[in-house]
Amino acid sequence: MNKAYLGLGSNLGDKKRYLYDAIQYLNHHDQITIIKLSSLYETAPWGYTDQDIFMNLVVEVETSLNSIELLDICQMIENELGRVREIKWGPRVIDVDILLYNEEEINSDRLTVPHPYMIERDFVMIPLAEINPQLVIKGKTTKEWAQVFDEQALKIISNQ
Ligand code: A4P
Ligand code: MG
Repeated sequence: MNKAYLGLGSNLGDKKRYLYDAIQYLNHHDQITIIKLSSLYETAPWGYTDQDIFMNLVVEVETSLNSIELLDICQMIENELGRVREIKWGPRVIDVDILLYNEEEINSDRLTVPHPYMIERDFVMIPLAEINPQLVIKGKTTKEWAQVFDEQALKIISNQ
């Protein structure tokens, strides 16, 4: 079995609903088991800042899918939920990224793991540290990475 961490984000429409629906897709996939869900966070837009606030969370899964097959499922979920790609880092109903896949380093055309921007992003590192503070990424634990951010800036809106 493989262990992966997925980062989910939404900043258009009924954000909570899109995140919930994405989790349902993962939950119903027979080769994916959800192990842990972080709290849901309300976060300021990163990158392209002239857009609505995001809701983000991180999911720990076990899966018999390889990393590309898992990416296919993430993209299938984005397509099913009606995501249209327009602006890079711009508004989206749902974004499902692979943050970590086992302890693998992957650099292919379709996939870069660990996710290249994860350690710069409070909306990734704070929820990830919440569900697993002891993961080691580039020589530091998730807890240590998360400490550089202001946790108060990320409003937790639910722990369900
Ligand atoms: N790809 C490569 N590596 C990965 C990976 N680890 N996981 C490729 C998922 N996909 C990966 O992504 C473009 C291509 O990246 C895919 O075809 C896949 O083969 P995309 O999702 O189509 O494009 P994008 O999301 O617009 O760009 P990008 O660079 O993936 O953006 P991010 O990194 O997803 O960032 N602010 C807040 N507060 N919260 C957010 O969730 N999200 C973004 C988007 C920007 N600002 C945000 C948030
Ligand atoms: Mg993405």
